Amino acid sequence: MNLETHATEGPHRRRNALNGDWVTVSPQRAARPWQGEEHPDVAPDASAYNPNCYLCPGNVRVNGEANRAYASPWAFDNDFPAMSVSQSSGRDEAEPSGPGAADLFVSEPASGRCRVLCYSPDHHKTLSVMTSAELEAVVALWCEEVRALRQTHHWVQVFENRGEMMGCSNPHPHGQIWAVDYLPSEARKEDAHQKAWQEKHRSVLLQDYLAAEEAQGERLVLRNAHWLVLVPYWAVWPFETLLLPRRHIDHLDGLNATECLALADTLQGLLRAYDRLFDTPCPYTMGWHGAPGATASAHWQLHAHFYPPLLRSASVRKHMVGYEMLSEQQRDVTPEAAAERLRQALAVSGAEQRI
Ligand code: H2U
Ligand code: ZN
Repeated sequence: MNLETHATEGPHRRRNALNGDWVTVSPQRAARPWQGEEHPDVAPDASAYNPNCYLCPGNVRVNGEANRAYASPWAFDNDFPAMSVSQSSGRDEAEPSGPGAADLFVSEPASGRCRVLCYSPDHHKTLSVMTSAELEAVVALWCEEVRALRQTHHWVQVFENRGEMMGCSNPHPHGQIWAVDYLPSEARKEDAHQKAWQEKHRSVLLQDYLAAEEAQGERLVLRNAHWLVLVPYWAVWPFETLLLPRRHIDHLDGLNATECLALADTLQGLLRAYDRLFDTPCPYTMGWHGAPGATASAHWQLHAHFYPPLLRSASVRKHMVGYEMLSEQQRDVTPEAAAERLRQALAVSGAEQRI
């Protein structure tokens, strides 16, 4: 199927039930010609060990510390953290003066802990080429880190930027965690919408959403006994997906052993489908959204977002500019057409599905 499918639909807007934002969908624009930027192919580094890599086992990092000679996934404190661990005094500014000044110049201290997660000792591996067993070890590290960090930090953001196109600084397979002592803007929106849903419907928003999507079927990408991947109805990025557990789980470390195993298979299927989509190691930003705080949440459902920027090929990406920056997010290819493309890519991806 090509990008023009579903082009018979006219322009419309869709509402994101999870964060309240709207997206404009313009299927007819998918046929437009492209003479803009094409991202040149970069030859992948095929060696398992790179003496100049600051994440390879045993190598010395920028701060002079040597990495452990790790053989399985390993995490360390980021040498260039975005937040300081202790509550700093924040911005030191003069007392604001003039009408409304106290509401115009508002700041607060930002503290937290930043971690770097090395997924594999092998420099050229990516999550998408790992075996399910190797992926299970990555899942176990995520769970272990979240379990520890959420005891002392309000919001634990596990994420990965893959590929130069997404600003990743090093091809060595790695992700990050920023665990912070406040609720960031996106988390605040998702929390408010999930809470409001529970008050109104007496149920969990993302569980109701999963059931509705499964009944409709057209946006599903992959499903098994424990997980479901779909292109959300309100997707902004062309091939954006949402990964959902079937059971109500508020935190990543609440997964049981079978769910972890099934998650490894699900990740492998999805990431291999992404790589097959344009026959290139697919760049993306992905991350987990678990409930804020250390206590149980009745309304928050654990989920992961995947945001690949690619639109038409390995070299043509979606740019969030113009109307998106000034008015509202917008997409051309419909979420339904994107889901069909991903299902086709998954079918030929060679992913192991044990569950
Ligand atoms: P990204 O490639 O996603 O930016 O992640 C790499 C992280 O590794 C980045 O946040 C950290 C950077 O601060 N880093 C170290 O902690 N030590 C180093 O020696 C180099 C980079
Ligand atoms: Zn390396």
